[in-house]
Amino acid sequence: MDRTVRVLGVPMDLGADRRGVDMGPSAIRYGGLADQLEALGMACVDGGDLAVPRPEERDPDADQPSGGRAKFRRETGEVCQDVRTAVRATIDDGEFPLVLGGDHSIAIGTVAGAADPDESLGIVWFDAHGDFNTPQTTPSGNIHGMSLAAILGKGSFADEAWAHTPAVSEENVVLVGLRDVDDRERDLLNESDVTAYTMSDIDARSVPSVVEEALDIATDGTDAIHVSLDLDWLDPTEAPGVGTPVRGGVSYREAHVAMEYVAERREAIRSMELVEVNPILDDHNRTAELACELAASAFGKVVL
Ligand code: Z70
Ligand code: MN
Ligand code: MN
Ligand code: MN
Repeated sequence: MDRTVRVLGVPMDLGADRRGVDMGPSAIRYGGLADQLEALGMACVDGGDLAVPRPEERDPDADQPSGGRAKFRRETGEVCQDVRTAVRATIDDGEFPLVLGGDHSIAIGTVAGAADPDESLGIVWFDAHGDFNTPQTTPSGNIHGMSLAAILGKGSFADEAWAHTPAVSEENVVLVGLRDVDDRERDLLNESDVTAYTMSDIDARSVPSVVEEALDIATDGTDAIHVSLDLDWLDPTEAPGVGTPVRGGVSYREAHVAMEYVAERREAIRSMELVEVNPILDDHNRTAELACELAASAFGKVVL
């Protein structure tokens, strides 16, 4: 990677129930992110954290969409527009935005900023969850479980200019590692043109084969891709410090090999984010440190 990496922290926890992901950006920095990237010979600048309102000062149910629920919809929209502005400015300056969450709702802003309206953007989304609910299907009202659907304009997000990013087409969106999907979310995913690889696919085919195919789909005919890494993609034995741990995820080695395949396509990658690190639930910051290591692998770290 010859672009300077600009780190953008988004201490967001309005989109999730478990408190603590707002401390993710600090934990990841403390985990040695800049040192790891500089050890690769990369230039790394820290753009600081964006301002995010505290949930205690706001009403989650203000300004709800008709026939649905999306808690803190208005605040999430405001934060995501700030994320979009920061990500776009970073790219316009010729730098690479590395966004640190925060809950996964921030991806709506990252993708909006990464997507040039005149181009097409593919997405590879590593996650235990589909993040494919809408305000109409959500069991929780939490926007982090809706962010990918929002980007694609599903449900009432079709009317939300801050959420829907038309430069992303479903044919170039790939989910990797699914093992926890809600019933109506499953229907939406199956009806869509998004490609979804479950943990069963990984068991049957191995991580390299699945991830290589995912990258082929995301890069097929697109101008660039975005990589979204939810740390709950990993098994909780490796990544205990996440908002919603789900057993049966990828191992430490599988996660690294996946990021090594990502690194092979790094010229196509325009932006990346590390989300859902929850230091309150972590074991001596190991999930945040792992997030730093995985970023280094994605940027091309090799042993020899
Ligand atoms: C459930 C929901 C979820 C995390 C997404 C869970 C969502 N499907 N949890 N990411 N960490 O509430 O929509
Ligand atoms: Mn209320
Ligand atoms: Mn997620
Ligand atoms: Mn998840």
